[in-house]
Amino acid sequence: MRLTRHQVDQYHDQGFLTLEALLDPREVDTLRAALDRDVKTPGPQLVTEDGGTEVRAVYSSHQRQPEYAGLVRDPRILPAVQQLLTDDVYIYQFKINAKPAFGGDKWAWHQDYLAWRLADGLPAPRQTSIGVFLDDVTEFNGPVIFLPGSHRDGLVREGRSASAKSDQHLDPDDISLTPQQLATLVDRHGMTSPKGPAGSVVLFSPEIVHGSAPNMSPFARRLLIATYNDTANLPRPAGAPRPDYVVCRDTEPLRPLDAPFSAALALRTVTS
Ligand code: HL5
Ligand code: SIN
Ligand code: MN
Repeated sequence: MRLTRHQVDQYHDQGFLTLEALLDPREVDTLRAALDRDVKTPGPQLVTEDGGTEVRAVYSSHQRQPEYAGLVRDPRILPAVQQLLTDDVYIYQFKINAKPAFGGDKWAWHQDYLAWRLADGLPAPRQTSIGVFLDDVTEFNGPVIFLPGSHRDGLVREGRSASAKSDQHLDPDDISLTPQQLATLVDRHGMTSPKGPAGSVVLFSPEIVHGSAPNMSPFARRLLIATYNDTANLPRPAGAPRPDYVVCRDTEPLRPLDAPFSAALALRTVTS
């Protein structure tokens, strides 16, 4: 799939682009089933809600579940990312933020690229992330809020807070903007939150300011976020690199599948 000129311009101008209902409901079911399976694998890739047992996030599911390995190469998705970034891209980070019903916590206001520059020595903001809605996203279940155009201001904050939530991953709390910074930016850019049916996909810049509120609704808001990086922009960590489940080591350029991930999976089932 190729994006139109208008869509490309919109991504560069606003810092994000929504593709409504890109995946069909059966494909979403497949992805949810893969998530249900994946959260049963114990390990440091599972992050729980503060003081609770519910899953807040799980990293690197694409390394364990074929549905996700296929999805990041899907011909409706990868070519669009290549068009926005460059032909040779790989998955830098893959996570699913579960935001459970009745209690999924907030994600503080932040810019992703700051995390990756600080933690991994990532030279430039040469990434594009995709957010894949695994649930319908409404005003009620804690949608991501973007400050449109804020990616063009560069990094707003420099360092990270002294107290980190984890040694491995950074929580946006560790790099969150101050209320004053946010107020100034909102004054300039406003706020907007892409909403839509499960299966919608939002492409977004690593420099756009974003965050999301807690989920007090009875509806989960599972959001898959895969970040593609330019293979010419590999991380240069100052010390030991972070674990493979947070910062993927496989930097081979990805090539699009010939058919949607769901078709390739169906074929595997028939022939295996
Ligand atoms: N959790 C990510 C990391 O690389 C950083 C956050 O949304 C991206 C801020 O540790
Ligand atoms: C993030 O920025 O990684 C979290 C956004 C969200 O899941 O709401
Ligand atoms: Mn983020």
